[in-house]
Amino acid sequence: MFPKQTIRIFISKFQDAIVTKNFSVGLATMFKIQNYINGKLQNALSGSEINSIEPATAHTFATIPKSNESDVAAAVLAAKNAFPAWSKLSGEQRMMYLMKMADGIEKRFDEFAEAESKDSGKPLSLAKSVDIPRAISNFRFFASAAQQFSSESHAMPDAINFTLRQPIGVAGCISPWNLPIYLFSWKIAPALATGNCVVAKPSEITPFTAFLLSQVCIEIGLPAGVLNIIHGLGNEVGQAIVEHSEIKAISFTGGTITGKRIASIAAPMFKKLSLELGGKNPTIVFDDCDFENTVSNVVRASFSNQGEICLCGSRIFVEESLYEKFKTAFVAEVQKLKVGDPLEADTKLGAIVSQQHFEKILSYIELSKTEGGKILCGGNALKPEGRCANGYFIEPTVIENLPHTCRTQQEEIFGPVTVLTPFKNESEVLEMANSVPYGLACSVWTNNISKANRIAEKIEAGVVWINCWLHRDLRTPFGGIKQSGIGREGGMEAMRFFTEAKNVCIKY
Ligand code: TXE
Repeated sequence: MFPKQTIRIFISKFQDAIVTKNFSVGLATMFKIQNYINGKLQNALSGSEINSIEPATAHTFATIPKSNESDVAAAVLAAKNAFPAWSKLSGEQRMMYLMKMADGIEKRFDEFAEAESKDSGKPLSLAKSVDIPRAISNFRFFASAAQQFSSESHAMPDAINFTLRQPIGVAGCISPWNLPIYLFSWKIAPALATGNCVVAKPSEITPFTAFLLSQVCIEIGLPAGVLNIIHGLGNEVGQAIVEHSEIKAISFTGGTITGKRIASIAAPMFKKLSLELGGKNPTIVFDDCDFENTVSNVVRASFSNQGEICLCGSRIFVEESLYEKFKTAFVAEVQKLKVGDPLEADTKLGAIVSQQHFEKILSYIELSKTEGGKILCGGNALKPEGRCANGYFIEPTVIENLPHTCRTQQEEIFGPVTVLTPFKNESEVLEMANSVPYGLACSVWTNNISKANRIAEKIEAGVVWINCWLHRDLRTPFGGIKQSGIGREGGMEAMRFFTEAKNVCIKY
């Protein structure tokens, strides 16, 4: 059962909601999340629903529509109808709408942050400092990009070529549960900025902030059908989006297995595809690093958002000469991290997003023991006292003594688990770092800039940070190689992804 105060906060917020009803089930109050199709909030056409669970308490607190291909078809029709007018707006007019969406989120900042934390289990402080500010920035960034987007021209002695960058039509955006509104907005904003209409699906595990966004769209008067948000399961709604012949581009972030499945459907249909998938990122620490700064940032890189960020460093390679000193300091810092109620201000790690994911992470910790791993700290599920006693919490876990080829070091765990491994020299660490099927991100810690550049050049990753981690400039290309995906998001890369280039040649 919810503490009364929490119920009151949410009831008062949702009394203001535009069409939302809240209703009672037994002693708990449930919130009804709805689809946003053609400018209106509505239930799934079938009337079916799925429960939404708060991972910090294991309580069901909301229902979402269990939509299917009929809801997707209705959304695609609405998007198609909205496309001619939306695509003909000037960049400045589209900018105004995206700015209003950013302002609309900002006006309800606390509500968005509370919903994100409740839905995903992440600390409220993190939702307030990272997720919601970043969603606002995404809309503002691509609002300004809508005005500034331009294309090339190529002069010949007797002719001029110019490139038209035209919107694709209806774009499909499918996002995961780890950074719900942050990643949802990262896809939707450039798709809309370039003149496309969108059918979007948030993760069924974290639907709440996408629902709040649909309310914001209604509040700011976004034209009907320009953005449609459909809730439901991946293999029903997600797959229907990928399979729909009128959806010409798919932007997806999620697991590698899902990415493969999406590619196998979309590629023969010749859809544009952007896939941001998993990672098993190396953190490389040399003995000439700025020690204290490195330790505290490597802790952050390993355990932010419970380790549920595709960019988290889950394999830490430390130069042999620094290994023991680093290990002692690192484990001491990790043991200071407070795990518990996401609403408490000093909580650093909240709940794991779902029971299924919680069990998956624990199974990898057990696997690491069978592979010879020594647990240096953590390694267990945790039961906080009070309202979170039934939630899905895991201690931040540091393991050593594992070969770089074992499953624990090769497979994506996506939780608060990291492995320490010593290395002798640059070539050895590069071989170990590049030995995984993934290639998303890497961080390098050294004061020798030449060494850092050599690693940056040879590492198999789409993103390299030197003496920092998750330091993002929204203009930079973002994405991975190998099984971490194809295509790039971010800045003008995203604007180009959501447009078709058409060359026009005029002979003088
Ligand atoms: O993701 P899924 P899951 C990794 C992480 C995690 C694993 C699986 O290792 O343990 O992926 O997580 C929708 N057609 N990442 O199962 O299923 C789904 O509804 C179309 C890394 O939760 O990939 C959701 O909206 N869509 C990652 C979205 O895909 C489908 C973040 C992602 O869910 C679909 C999350 C289908 N057939 C997990 N099946 C990252 N790169 O940041 C599911 N979906």
